[in-house]
Amino acid sequence: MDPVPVVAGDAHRAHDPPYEVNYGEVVRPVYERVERAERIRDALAAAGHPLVEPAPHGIEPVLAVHEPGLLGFLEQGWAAWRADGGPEVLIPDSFPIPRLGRGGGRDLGGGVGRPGWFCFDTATPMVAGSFSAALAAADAALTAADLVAAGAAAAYALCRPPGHHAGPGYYGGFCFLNNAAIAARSLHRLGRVAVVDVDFHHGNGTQDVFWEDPEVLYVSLHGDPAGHYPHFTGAADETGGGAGAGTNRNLPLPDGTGDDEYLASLAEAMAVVAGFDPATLVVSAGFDTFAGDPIGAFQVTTGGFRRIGAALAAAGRPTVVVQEGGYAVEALGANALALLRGVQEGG
Ligand code: SP5
Ligand code: ZN
Repeated sequence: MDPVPVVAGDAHRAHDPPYEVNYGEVVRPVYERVERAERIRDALAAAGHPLVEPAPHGIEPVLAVHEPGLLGFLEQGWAAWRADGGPEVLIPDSFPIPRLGRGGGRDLGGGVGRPGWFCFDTATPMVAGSFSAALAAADAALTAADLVAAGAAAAYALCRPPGHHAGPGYYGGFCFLNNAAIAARSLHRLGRVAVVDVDFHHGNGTQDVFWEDPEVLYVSLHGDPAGHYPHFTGAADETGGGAGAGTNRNLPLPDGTGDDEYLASLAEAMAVVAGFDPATLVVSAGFDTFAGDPIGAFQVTTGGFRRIGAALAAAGRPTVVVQEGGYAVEALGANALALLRGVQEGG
């Protein structure tokens, strides 16, 4: 396979929040930082991968996944929060959880109380430039999908901020728009799509988007949600609903999972993909399964990412690889390079 083209731009730099809140503690600097994308782009460019600028696709392909209410909030919510006296970093304070009671729970339409209607955690700070960066990440995923639709065997979208935790009407988990889901909906013009999620975390947003969709398979390998973010989704008994019953598969794995155990589970996932017989594949690629990751709890090595790439490409489907998490910044370049090497070898 030819060197995988890399879709990457500079617009992500506008999303540069100074801190986040993880389990009640202020974390500074944030895990999901500008340097992540710079490291990956530099390493891939130096290794000879062709760089492609993301092309603007407008809001329509984003609306194929997300509700207009969420997009309106992402576009205007930060300014409204500031106008109501909120600080430069928007982090919600109150969440309308279902058990809050009868009569409770409505979109307030404005004010400092509103963000909890759309955001489900405290770890996803929004700043003035977050929405423009998120739109550019979606454009990167859509541009990679276009390359594959035009005949490329594979394309890689260097999306930042990431996407797989964002659902139809909500954001969180460092994610604002679900880049992989947006790419998958775009690729559906070619037939059924399989999304394989190899980020350390369960992609609750992607699962939710495609829960009742029989045309898109979602398969995820991740740290057991009993002990890891996003906690409330990702169990093995979540298999889809309605017309999409059976087209969702979760493979939670124990802490300490290394290359061999991971590859064995991935083989199981790829057997499900083969049974679904998709026209194309979308990979939600996180490097937070890496042994040195500060958030993840697996022991995958750089060599392991090469094997993962080869196993994904062995499906023999045109493939869009979408960047998700991965926070061991000094290893991100080598890990992304290894994954794409594997994709090229296995395809
Ligand atoms: C895209 C993605 O990877 N999102 C992950 C969001 C995780 N948010 C919670 C982070 C909690 C960090 N806890 C650190 C514990 C270190 N031992
Ligand atoms: Zn992750």
